[in-house]
Amino acid sequence: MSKKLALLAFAATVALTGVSMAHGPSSPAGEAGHRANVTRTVELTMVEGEGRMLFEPAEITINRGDTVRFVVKNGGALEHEMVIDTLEGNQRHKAAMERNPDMEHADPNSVKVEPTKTGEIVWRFTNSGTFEFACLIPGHYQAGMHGRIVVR
Ligand SMILES: [Cu+2]
Repeated sequence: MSKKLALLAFAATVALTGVSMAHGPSSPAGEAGHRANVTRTVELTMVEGEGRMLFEPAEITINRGDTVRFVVKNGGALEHEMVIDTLEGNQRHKAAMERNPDMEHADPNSVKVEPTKTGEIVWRFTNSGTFEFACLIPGHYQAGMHGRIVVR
């Protein structure tokens, strides 16, 4: 491959990964859930104040096999998102978003929520372990926007 072609291929790869962090049908954190199978609803609020950005509550305990409907209210003045993944997955995704802040997601493990609005994720937890929900918009994780999901 010529240098120019290699560069083009690289640019295309970057463009593709910038469109979506595809997680495929499932991840160690679980899989897209079906609304008809919801066994539990968890309400969360995104909160801003005094230089902090938080999810309330910041820790959730789930039973393995549960299909959870997360109802996330944005109580702040900025756009936020909620992404459910492994701790490592969120760190990789966060680094990708720092390189490409405008990246859009259309993945079943995430939702973007405008101020005063409410968003939803329906997710089935297929494995026990400790997972994470986080806002990966640059700077928000560091301001406190992350929490733990313990699946037992
Ligand atoms: Cu945020």
